[in-house]
Order: sequence, then C-alpha cells, then structure tokens
Amino acid sequence: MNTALRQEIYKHATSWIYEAGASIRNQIDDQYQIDTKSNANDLVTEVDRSTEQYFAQQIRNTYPDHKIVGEEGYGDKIENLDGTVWIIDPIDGTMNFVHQKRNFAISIGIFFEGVGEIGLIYNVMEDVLYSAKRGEGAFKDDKRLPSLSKDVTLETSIIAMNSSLACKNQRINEQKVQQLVLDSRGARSYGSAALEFAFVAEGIIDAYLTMRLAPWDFAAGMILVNEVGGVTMQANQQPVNLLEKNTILTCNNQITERLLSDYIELK
Ligand code: 2AM
Ligand code: CA
Ligand code: CA
Ligand code: CA
Repeated sequence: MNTALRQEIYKHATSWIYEAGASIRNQIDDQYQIDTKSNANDLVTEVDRSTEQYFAQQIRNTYPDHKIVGEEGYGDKIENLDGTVWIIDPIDGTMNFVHQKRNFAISIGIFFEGVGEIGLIYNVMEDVLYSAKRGEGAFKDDKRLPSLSKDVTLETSIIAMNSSLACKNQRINEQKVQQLVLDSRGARSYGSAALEFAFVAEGIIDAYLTMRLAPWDFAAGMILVNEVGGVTMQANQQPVNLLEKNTILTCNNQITERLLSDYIELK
C-alpha cells in the first residue's frame, strides 16, 4: 500500500474511532441490553453491536472494495487476506465495559495483502489513542513511543496474562506459569487484550501471554508492538494466523527466549 493511500485510510479510521468512542461515552450510564455468548461470563451488549455496525457502514460507504472482519458478525466471511482487510473489535474488554465502565478499547487493524499497515487501539474512557503505521513508528496520541528497552530481564519484567493460565487448565503447564508469576517482578491481568498489547508497545508491561485470542483481539496490537521492535507469535513459536484463533505471546524480544524455554510448555 502506498504512503498516501495509507495516510488517507488512517485519517478516516481515526475520525471514525473518535466518533464511535464519543458515542460509547455518551451511552456509558444508559440501560443497554446485555446478552451472553459462549458461556455465562462471555458478555455482549447492544453497544458492541451498534459500534461494529457503525464501522462497517462507514467503511462500506467509503471503501466498497475493502473487506471487514468483526467480532459481532457485521463484517464479511473471508477465506484469505487478499486486498485490504479491516479487522475490528468494537469493544475489547466487554466485561470491563459492563462492570467497570472503563478499561476497554476499540481495536482496528488494517491489512493489505496480509501485511499489517495500520494499527489503532483507542482507550475509550481515557480518550487515549495508540496508533501505528507500518514503518512509521507507534504513537500514544501524538507522542512517539520509543523502541522497547534493551535492559529488560525476566526478573525485572512485568508479565500480563489471563489469570486462568496459573490455574489447572488444559492448554499450558500451570506450574511453569506459577513459577513465571514468582520469578518475574510482577504479574497483571487487565481484561482487554488490545490494551495489554498497547501496554507492551508502550513498554509499561514486558509481555502478554494468553491461550485463545481471535484475530480482532490481536490484529491492531501486533502492528503496534512490531513498530517498537517487539514480537508477537503463537505460544508454540509459529507465526500468528489472522484467519483463526491463536495462542498468543507478545513481548519485548529481550525476554522471548527465557519465556519460551523456561515457562511456556503447552499441553
Ligand atoms: P472481548 O471483550 O472483546 O470479548 C479478556 O481476558 C480478553 O479476552 C478480552 O480482550 C476479550 O475480548 C478476550 N476474549 C477472547 N475470547 C473470549 C471469550 N470467549 N470470552 C471472553 N473474553 C474473550
Ligand atoms: Ca466478546
Ligand atoms: Ca476482544
Ligand atoms: Ca469485543
């Protein structure tokens, strides 16, 4: 994708994100419908749906040949990453949205022929936009994010993870995860994969490990993290697949080897 087109798409995408974010803030104290999806704790609201519909409508009006992948199903069914693909999570951290009225984000990753061109993660209640364009660096609002520190060790790292990884589970050796909690400086769980990616890019946490994310959870985040020299992969070290669910490790590359060799053992 050429720089001028990327810039034009970026301008549209950010203006739609600010518009959608303002609308969500306006509805934050309203009574909205809350439903469940795969289980009783997997929440979705009418705000998730209307926000995704808003993006789908704007994109289709402006770029009829672009494809859309969205969590709530208002996008397209895609089988490949040909052309321009918008991967959208209208509210990442719906449980936080419902219970806390904060700590959730809008996440949009834009890919051209499978390559990440634009990543946007908007912390709606704090009105903070993390953004990246391929090869142009990552930003927190208008402040450029520096490359990730070379001075990080596992012992001085803060590791974000889904707390359930440290409990008995079917996917990862929980005893090694418990050792990671003990050996690292601290562990965190924010409940929004997109924000956890943004925090890795910002360098305020050093890794994020989770066992099951959909493309809309990590599409924008992996573009941001890449722009500051961080890495994103499946927990088995394979490249991520944007067409299916993935285990995910994203981190400061200084601690990748230690994490993989000493603490991540998939079942
Ligand atoms: P969501 O809020 O958009 O559903 C919570 O730890 C993080 O995992 C959130 O980013 C959440 O995204 C994501 N997640 C992915 N699959 C999920 C599921 N089945 N149930 C709840 N959260 C899920
Ligand atoms: Ca969801
Ligand atoms: Ca999500
Ligand atoms: Ca969501």
